[in-house]
Amino acid sequence: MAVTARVPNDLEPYWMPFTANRQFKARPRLLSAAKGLHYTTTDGRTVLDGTAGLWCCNAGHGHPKIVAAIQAQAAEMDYAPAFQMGHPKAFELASRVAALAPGDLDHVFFSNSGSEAVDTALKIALAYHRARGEAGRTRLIGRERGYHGVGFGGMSVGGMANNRKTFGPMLGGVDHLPQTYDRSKQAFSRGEPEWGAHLADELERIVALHDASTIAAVIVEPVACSAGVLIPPKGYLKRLREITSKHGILLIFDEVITGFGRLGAGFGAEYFDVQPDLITCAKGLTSGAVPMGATIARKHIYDAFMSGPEHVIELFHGYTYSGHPLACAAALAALDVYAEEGLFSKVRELAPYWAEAVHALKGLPHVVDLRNLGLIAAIELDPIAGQPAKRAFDAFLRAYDKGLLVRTTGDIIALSPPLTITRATVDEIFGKLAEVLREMA
Ligand code: PXG
Repeated sequence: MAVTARVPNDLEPYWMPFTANRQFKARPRLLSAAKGLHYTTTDGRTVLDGTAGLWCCNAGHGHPKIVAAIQAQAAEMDYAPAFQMGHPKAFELASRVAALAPGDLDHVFFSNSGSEAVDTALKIALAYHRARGEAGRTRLIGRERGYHGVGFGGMSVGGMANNRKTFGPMLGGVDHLPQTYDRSKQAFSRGEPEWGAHLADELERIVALHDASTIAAVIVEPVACSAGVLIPPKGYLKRLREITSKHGILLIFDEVITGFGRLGAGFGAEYFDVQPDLITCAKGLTSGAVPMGATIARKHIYDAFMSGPEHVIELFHGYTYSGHPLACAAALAALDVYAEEGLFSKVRELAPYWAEAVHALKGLPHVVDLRNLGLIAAIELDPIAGQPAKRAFDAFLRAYDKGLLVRTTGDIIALSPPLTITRATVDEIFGKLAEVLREMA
């Protein structure tokens, strides 16, 4: 067999995730360092991070406290078995996360990503009903345009066609609520749109079709971010809570993005004043510094499992790296930084300024909608006829050339900077974006 020698900087072997591989490898964009609000590229340019990495580096990059915590933990203990053994930081972190989560969301199951946190939540929901003698509750309800990661569970309840269409029939017994965005009713809304709370009532239609006794859980993102920042209509999430409670259906908030300050609160549940039964989170939990996911369950859910003989494992689920020491150390440090630097309240203070800056783009070429909440924004562009997603991708490339990192999905530009951003950097982001949009006229 011929062995092809590979040079160390050959770009071919790395099959990149959610990336146009051939286009990227023809014109790579490589980052080599990060500090605070900025990346450095391999060719020595500085790039302002308008996306907190991928919505995750909430404390900014390379925060000295988080770096030191990871370094110390790596030297002290690299790994401890996650099954039938423990280590103190995992317990400490679970307590801290439970304290941050509202109400009696008191029990925390660790994983390594948002996708795993979601699959864990879906499995807990099914097992919970079974433990209570309602084993017939197996249906899972997601939402169109939802994103819950790429595991088979999260993909099945997710609602983005490109993420689903190539992977076969997925989980059975899944249904979807309608998505909540209608530009004709909501365009240029500031914060939560007035129109659309009634779309939660579609759950009643789904319940009438399948019968409540077959439905385990409804999962939604409080703000649907990956599909293009779809802000929930005023009152929508409360209505979803009322209907799920009425029918004994668990409500799961997927807070992989909305958790840890993105909206100016610990969780979206607190921001919207709606108590879900389960929360999934990841990303900002460690400020993106070490992979980690978590699923937070209300007391009655955990309690439902704690019966039977004490030596028997209550939930046959978990990961080798559940509660990994490095991730726990990073998360504990990140939570300290969020608290010590008052980052969640800083987001609340900055949000109106951010909203003004977002909506000042109105009237620029191709802008068909602007959306904002907390430190999240979307700029929706008119697609080029016959070439969907091209206009926003062009904007992404132009912004990158000007030293600004943004995200795009379809023809939507999404922004989610580190929570440590200042007014001056908000101005810089939107100044650069305005230039890009004018150039693309
Ligand atoms: N749920 C939600 C709500 C997410 O946003 C996941 C689950 C999956 O997390 P992992 O850690 O398995 O990737 C996510 C991830 C983007 C973008 O630019 C969004 C995510 C990931 C990467 C890019 O919209 N969200």
